Amino acid sequence: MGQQAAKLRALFARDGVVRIAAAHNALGAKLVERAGFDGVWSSSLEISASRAVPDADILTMSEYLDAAESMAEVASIPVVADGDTGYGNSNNVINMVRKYESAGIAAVAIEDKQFPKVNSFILGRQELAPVSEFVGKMMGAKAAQRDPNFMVIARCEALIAGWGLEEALRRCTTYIDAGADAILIHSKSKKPDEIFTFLDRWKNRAPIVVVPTTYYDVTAAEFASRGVKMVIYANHGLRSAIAAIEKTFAEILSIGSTATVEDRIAPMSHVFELQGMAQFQSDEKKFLLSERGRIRAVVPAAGDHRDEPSMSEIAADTPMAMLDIGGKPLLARQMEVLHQTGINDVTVVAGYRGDMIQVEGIKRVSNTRWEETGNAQSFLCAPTDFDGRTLMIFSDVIFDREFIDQLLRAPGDIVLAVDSTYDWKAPRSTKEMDLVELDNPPVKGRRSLGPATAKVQRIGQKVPAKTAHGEFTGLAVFTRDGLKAFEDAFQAIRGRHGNGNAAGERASVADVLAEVVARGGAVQCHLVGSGWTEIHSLNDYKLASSRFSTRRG
Ligand code: SPV
Ligand code: MG
Repeated sequence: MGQQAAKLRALFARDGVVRIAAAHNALGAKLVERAGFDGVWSSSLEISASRAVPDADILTMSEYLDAAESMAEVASIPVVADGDTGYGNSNNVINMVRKYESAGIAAVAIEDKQFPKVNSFILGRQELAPVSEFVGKMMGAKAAQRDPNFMVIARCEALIAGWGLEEALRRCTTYIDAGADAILIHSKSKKPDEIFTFLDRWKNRAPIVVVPTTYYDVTAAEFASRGVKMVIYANHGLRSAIAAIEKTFAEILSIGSTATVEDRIAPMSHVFELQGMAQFQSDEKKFLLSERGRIRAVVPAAGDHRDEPSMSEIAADTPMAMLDIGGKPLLARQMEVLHQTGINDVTVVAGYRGDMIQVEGIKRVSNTRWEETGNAQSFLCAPTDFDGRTLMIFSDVIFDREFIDQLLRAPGDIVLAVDSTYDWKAPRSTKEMDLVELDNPPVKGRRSLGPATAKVQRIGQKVPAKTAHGEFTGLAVFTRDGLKAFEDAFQAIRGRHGNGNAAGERASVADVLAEVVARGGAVQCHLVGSGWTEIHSLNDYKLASSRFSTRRG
């Protein structure tokens, strides 16, 4: 049964005063808890103010309950609900207690005014209920609760309504006799004297709760020394929010921008944190299964590109991933397309000028040995225990969405995107290309006929152009098994060269893929004709930049 009610009982049993603060929604309850209060006061004043209506039973019981329940859902400290007069007679109180208890509320306070009540600080109509009627409500409430720890607090408004101390003491004694667990003695006096006198006369007959909104100088320690059990700070969150919001809004309109308010308002990251975004994202990783399953991207971006002389002018000190293409880093362009295809888990392996690799939303890991290792080692610097598919993307490749979508639809444990349209007679750059020979290539004439997937027979820079069927684009997708086969093949290469030997360490992704094939593993190709480009030379760079500068984005 109600853990929260047990927690509140434990707080009451403990020495010293229990301090709770008001909220009107779940966010407020979180702020109360984070600040370190012992509990949350679900305040009728705050809840009705949040709906911009008077605190006068204008809202219904279900509306107050909704608000209190939303607080109990997010708070791990107990919620004490302001139950006004119980929203009617003893029958309404019975219904209310059942509902509040089921909603995980630890206690309700019910006041001895007539329904509909008006907030205690409003002058004029403060009508006390007959004692007998209120005693009936207390008895009904105590009979209705199921969890013995649930607390019913009798709130006495005799001082508020001007009936004086004797009436207050008489009523409170009767309410305790009727079964109430504690007394909330309310006062609107600016001085604490009437509360202090009440406390002296009360002599700890039952726990006392106070709401020092008007007599605010009294410290919690002083209340404790006078025998108060719980202090309610009933409206201070609401009032600070109103003051802060009014100031911010006025300033935005007078200054003409939000520049001057930015520093004193909560950053968006704080809002996200309060909303539980971190949990949401980790849940999404575990449970948001798409038809394609879980997919992450890994971008090995550790190497430099100082081997290409034509790039030295524009990109000597920049990792390829951060090369500006039409106003955005190449990596940001890659991320845009990945996001469009629904891939948001992106790990970038940094090395050369690694600290420069900064694009929002990436996980950056390092290949600290980037100078002695090849891109196969960089690729495997990303965690290899991922249980979905891994899309590997070289850091110097730009591609479009359809290209990725098609690649991800192709079956196989390791599938490479291979361009079959390369014109061997007109080499594009000085770079040695990773060429691919297939074992069942499509029939090629002016057009090619055949399946869009085929098995790799040979891959690497040593495949002669005249027998090659295509060029490896630098994009490949691995299942978990495919990634394991890749790791094993890399280990085999290193073992052959002697572990730690430079030749083994420098193995390229294509070298390892060739090893997978040599070991009898299947490497599939998905053949593409367009939708990608590599940026290796200044010429490639100019072409890509012109594409992005003539189009939006
Ligand atoms: C509330 O917070 O709604 C209360 C306390 O009931 S008071 O506003 O002081 O009446
Ligand atoms: Mg109230």
